[in-house]
Amino acid sequence: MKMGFRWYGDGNDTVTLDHIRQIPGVETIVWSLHHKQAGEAWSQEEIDAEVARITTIPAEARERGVTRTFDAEVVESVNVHESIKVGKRVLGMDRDEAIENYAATLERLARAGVKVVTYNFMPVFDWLRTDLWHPLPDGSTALFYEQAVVDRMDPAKAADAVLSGAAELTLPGWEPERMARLPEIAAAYEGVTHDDMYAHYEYFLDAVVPVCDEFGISLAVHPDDPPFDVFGWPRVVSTKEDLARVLALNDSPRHGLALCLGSFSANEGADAVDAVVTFMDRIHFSHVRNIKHLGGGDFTEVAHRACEGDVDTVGIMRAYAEAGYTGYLRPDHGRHLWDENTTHRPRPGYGLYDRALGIQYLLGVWDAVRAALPEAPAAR
Ligand code: DNO
Ligand code: MN
Repeated sequence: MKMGFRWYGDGNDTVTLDHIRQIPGVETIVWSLHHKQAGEAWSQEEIDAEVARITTIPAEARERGVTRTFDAEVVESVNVHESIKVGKRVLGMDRDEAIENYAATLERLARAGVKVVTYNFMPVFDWLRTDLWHPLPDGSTALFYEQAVVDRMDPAKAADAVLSGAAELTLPGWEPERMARLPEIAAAYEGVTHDDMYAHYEYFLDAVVPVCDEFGISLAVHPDDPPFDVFGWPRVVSTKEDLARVLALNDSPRHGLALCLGSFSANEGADAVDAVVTFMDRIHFSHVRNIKHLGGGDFTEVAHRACEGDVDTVGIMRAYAEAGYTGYLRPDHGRHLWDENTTHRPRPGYGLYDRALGIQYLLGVWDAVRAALPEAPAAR
């Protein structure tokens, strides 16, 4: 297993590479070119520059004796253009053009040494929460989802609020440029069924998976978050059955999962450990985090420790250890702690402290369960 940490890039994240360097166990920086729009091809120059930024120790740090390096083997995400998901021209782009750009990006990332590219296949928006700074009993704050708020929410009105500056919405996919075109995107989804989405997904995979096979890079789909339809748009990567159906769309091992156990577990009764065991040979990357169900589909994110919530993070790490998992893994969202609630605000869910604590917990469990295996492998 290789431990990763998601980083939004210089000047685009309150967390720095120097901070991450001091978290024991992190080997891989999970990165992206966040200024790129879905559908745009990434240039080799921009990719190489970002990889160099991540993998090179700045001279100033070297002079202080810093020797610890990272690799840049995981990208999260290269976003899929809406035309690919709806299977027709939208936002001024045909799906074949978007697919061509996606394939070119994959080839260039492979040339730069990237091994895994994460993406999602959610209609319109990425992950959704109704409160980004929900107070927890310990005084920290966390991401929070309340179904009644979503039921009351009209995305068109939310778009107006974002555009007028009245909304404090910093969710991915809710950027003003995108919200301005929401009516066009929503219209493109009219009549698109779950089955249509799978058919469009297969068309996409047929085109890009051969590129992955040729250049030695893997695609890893992140489950829907939350794992059920929102605003009436069809989500197709939500449940265990969905994951099996998605994987069956293309048999190449290069088509696999970024199995986010926090997202997957938001459906009450979803068995995260069973998902790990079932899909093990197609898991390239995994997000391990904890949530607590509050009934009626509501949930709050909590600390990574198993007993803090409803996700069996110990069972998950044990399942990975028993299978000899060699893929990438990262903590996912964390709570916002200490001065993250007062003097500075990180990106919601992506502060430094709780993710660092989460990593130490996950690695502690990992080391313990591995040491208890019948043939204890060397620590790593
Ligand atoms: C949430 C993340 C997701 C994920 C994308 C993958 O924090 O896990 O935003 O990066 O859905 O494309
Ligand atoms: Mn995730």
